[in-house]
Amino acid sequence: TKRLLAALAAGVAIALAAAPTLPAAAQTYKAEYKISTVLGAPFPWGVSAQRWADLVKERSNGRIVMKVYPGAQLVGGDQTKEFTAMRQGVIDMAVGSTINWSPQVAELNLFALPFLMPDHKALDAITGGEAGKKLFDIVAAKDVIPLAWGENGFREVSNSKRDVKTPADLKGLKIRVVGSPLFNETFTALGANPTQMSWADAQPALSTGAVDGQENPITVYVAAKLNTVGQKHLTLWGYVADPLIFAVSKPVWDTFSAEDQKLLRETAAEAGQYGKELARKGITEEDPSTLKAIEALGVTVTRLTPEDQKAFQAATKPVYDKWKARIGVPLVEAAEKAVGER
Ligand code: X2X
Repeated sequence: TKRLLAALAAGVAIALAAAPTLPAAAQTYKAEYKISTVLGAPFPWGVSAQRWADLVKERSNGRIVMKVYPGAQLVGGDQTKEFTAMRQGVIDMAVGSTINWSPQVAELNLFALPFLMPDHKALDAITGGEAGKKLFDIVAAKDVIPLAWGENGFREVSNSKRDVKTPADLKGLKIRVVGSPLFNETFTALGANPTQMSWADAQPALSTGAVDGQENPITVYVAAKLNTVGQKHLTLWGYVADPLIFAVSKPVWDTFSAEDQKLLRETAAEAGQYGKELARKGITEEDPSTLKAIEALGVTVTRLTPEDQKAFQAATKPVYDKWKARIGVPLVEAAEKAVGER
């Protein structure tokens, strides 16, 4: 046995000596990395998260395996806890909404400032410019490494009661919202009756009529078939847009080799771009096919003109000003400048 032990010890010594020349990855990577999302496929959100996983698997020759866990299931359905779970390393990765992370990262409320962004170009000018970079720095300082922007989309308001063309039409409507108190304040300023709940709770609340309406991108309206839960009145008002962030928890990020970090970043950018395209498909002036399909379901689609928008903008101006200070004036000004110069 002594000889055996000596032989074993020698073997261990050789293995240890050889270790630094082996790729660290081979020893330390997890068998699976969990990507948290609120919406899975067929929502563009989940599709783009899956694209990220697929690209990484392919280009790492199967060394890095990522799996999408939709429905915010890694945080028991409570989507506003996702960021905290990532910081703690409980969630490895996420394709997350700025709305859901805004309770922990106040600056991410930027995108929820009512009527800051008139169009997709404005959104891109913010995410692709100085404000977007600042936001990524802020998120990174909180131990979540942001890699790329994706998209949930412009959030349009729907309800089961009536067409909405003026703020007065929203009066008294019970509207489901999520995220930070900014959403409550915006809908309160418009005379509505907002109530905060997760997406998981929103769907039964809509179908039982416990709430009258909600706000979500068109792709969500379609994939969740909100017309079947009484949401027959849809208003395109473009009041806020919801970008997504492809991110990795810092404790997890630090375990990847520099080469694999580069791979994760590049593939996130590609998947994010794909997600943006999916989120915008069929809802633009050039291609309104999705909107046409919604109308064909018997839904009234009300399009606000810039003139119509002014009344909503005026009603929510005090909320904008209050939250501009909370988010940080220099950051909001950088965003306003990007929008102005787009
Ligand atoms: O809950 C929502 O409304 C959703 C799915 O859009 C988000 O996660 C922000």
